Amino acid sequence: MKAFFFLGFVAAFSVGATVGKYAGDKVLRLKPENEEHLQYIRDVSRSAKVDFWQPHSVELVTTNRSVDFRVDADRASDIQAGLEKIGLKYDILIEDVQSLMAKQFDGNKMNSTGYNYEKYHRWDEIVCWIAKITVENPTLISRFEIGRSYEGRHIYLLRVGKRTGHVKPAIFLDCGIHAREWISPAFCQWFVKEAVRSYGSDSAMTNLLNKLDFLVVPVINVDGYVYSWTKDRFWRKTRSRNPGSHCVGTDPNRNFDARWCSIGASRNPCADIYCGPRAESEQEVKAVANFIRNYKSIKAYLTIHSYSQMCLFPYSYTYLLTSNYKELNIIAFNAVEALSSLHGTRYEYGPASIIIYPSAGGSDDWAYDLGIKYSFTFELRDTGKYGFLLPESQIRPTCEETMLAINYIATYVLNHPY
Ligand code: 0X9
Ligand code: ZN
Ligand code: ZN
Repeated sequence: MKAFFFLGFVAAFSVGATVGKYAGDKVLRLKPENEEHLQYIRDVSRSAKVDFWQPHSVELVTTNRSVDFRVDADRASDIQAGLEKIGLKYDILIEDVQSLMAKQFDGNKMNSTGYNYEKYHRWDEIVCWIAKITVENPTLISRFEIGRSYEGRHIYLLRVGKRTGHVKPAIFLDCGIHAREWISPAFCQWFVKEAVRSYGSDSAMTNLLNKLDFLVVPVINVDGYVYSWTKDRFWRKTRSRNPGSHCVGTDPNRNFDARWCSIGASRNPCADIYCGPRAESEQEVKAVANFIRNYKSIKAYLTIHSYSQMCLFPYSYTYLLTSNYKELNIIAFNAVEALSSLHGTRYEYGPASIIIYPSAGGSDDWAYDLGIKYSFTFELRDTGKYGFLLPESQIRPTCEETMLAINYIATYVLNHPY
């Protein structure tokens, strides 16, 4: 018995503290200013294990934007020395990735019996939540299975809105395209919870739910999400096998049929922005695209990512502006105003090609070109202090402020029928 407790203690200690996959790993923010700096970043990413957090691949690195990447513990000091030698300015965003991994789980421990929306949840818990909230709200929520993931998991969609018996205009809202962006599925769950909680008491939400339906996919990339919980916290892509390569997965947000793989995407299966063998090669992407194509009354497409605090709209695949650029810009401005009114969180907004980087195959551009003229990508908190390891204590403020932006857009869409 004594030995058992002792071993248990050693195991718990080593997982939580010193030993671990990411022990001593650092996240650096680089500010490349010239071609020599860019070349250094290219060389480093070839020679060392470098995980690009923002942007997501060396191909997207340019001089006018900063670069956040995670470096292995044993290479960190070499890389830092190299940066200093060529005068490439950098900050250390995260000193020790492993020690932050525990801190992300700092959410409130609730003693009530309900679902805790201020924690990150594993996929099996989210599956249970989807079933339960559907059964508990039969007049407001219907559950659909829109397809299966590569590994055979269900991809669920919740239609949230007052049942009327006829087809209503709809707003599509998806989360969890990218596996490691955990605040995203947390937001979709928060949104559904808030919708049913405030129906009948909050007049604005009641009006929205009476007149339109929200089509919410809490997690699109379910295999990747599971993998980010079980094997690699910083996994981004799907988990499909790539014939002829030892590297797994495709970036679902490079796999939509929008000038597929023409810019800001990679043909290399090992890249985090791999576009896949062809557009809609990923079952998860195909499921979402088929659903949206067949559901004729979708008036807005909203997709939730993290991090960097941005409200983006098309195009990403070109620097050209959309025909309704002015309208989209005003909507984004007002959405960001509403969001910041709560806690003062500052967001950038504009066409994604200009504000973040050009890239093809994204869901927002695809939905826009299908005719859904209100199409927005949100990059939620933060701006890099925690990055993908956003602590659970920030779930509530992040979701509360994001609700204001989403509700603003939904109200706008309701008032501007087309
Ligand atoms: O690169 C992406 O897919 C998104 N950023 S993230 O950090 N969450 O990976 C931005 C998507 C913007 N829209 C398109 N690229 N179409
Ligand atoms: Zn369960
Ligand atoms: Zn993302």
